[in-house]
Amino acid sequence: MLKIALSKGRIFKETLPLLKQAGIEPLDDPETSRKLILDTNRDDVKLVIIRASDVPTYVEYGAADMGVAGKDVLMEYGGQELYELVDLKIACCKLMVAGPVDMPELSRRLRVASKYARVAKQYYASLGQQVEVIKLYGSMELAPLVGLADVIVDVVDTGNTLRANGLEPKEKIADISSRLVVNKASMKMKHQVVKPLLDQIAKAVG
Ligand code: PRT
Ligand code: MG
Repeated sequence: MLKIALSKGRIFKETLPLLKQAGIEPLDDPETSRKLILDTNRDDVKLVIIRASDVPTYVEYGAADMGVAGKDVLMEYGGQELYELVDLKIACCKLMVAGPVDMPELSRRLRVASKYARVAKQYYASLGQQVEVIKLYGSMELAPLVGLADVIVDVVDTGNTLRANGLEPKEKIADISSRLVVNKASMKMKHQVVKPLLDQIAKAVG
C-alpha cells in the first residue's frame, strides 16, 4: 500500500492533473467528502488529506510514503529525514518580507510577525540583523495594521492581499513551488512502486 499526503485547496487541485497523468485518480473529492483517506482507482494507492504544514511530518515519520508540500513549508519544517525529489512547479509564489507602504525609521529592533518564524530568524541572521520574531498562525497581514509587528514574512502571489491592507512587498526571501517529498525508508522498501510513480510524475511536470 502506498499513501500519498496532500492538502486540500490549491495543492490538491494542482497535483490532481499530475497524478492523473501517472494513472492515479481519486474516487472522492476532498472538498466535498469528509473522508481523510481517499481511495483511488488503484487498489494499492490511497490519498491522505491533511493540513499543508503537516505534510512533512507525516512523510518523515512514514505515516505517508510520499507527499506534496510547498517549499515554504519544507523550509520552515527543516527536517533532514525526507527526500525532496521533484519540483512540481505548481502553487508557485514568493516568500517575502512585507510591510506598510510608509515605514517610519525605528529606534528599536524590527519586529517581524510570521508563521514562518524559523525562516524569518534564519533570514535576518543571514543579514546580520537583530530582530524580534513573533510567531503567528494566520492572517499575518493584520499584525502591522494593529501595531503587533513592523513587518511580516509571508508567501505572496498576486500581492492583492498585501495591497488591500496597505502593505507592499519589501524583500524577496525565496521563490516557492511545491515539491514531491518521499520517506527515506519507503524509497528503499517500496522502490518498485515508488520509482515508476516518481518517473511518471516528473515526466508529467515536463
Ligand atoms: O490554509 P492552511 O492553514 O490549512 O494551510 P496553508 O495556508 O499553508 O495552505 P494553502 O493550501 O493555502 O497553501 C498551500 C501552499 O500553496 C503554500 O504552502 C504555498 O507553498 C502555496 N501558495 C501559493 C500559497 C499562495 N500561493 C498564496 N497566495 N499559499 C498561500 N497563499 C496566501 C497568501 O499568504 C495570501 O494570504 O494566499 C493569500 C493571497 O495571496 P495573494 O498575494 O494572491 O493576494
Ligand atoms: Mg491557506
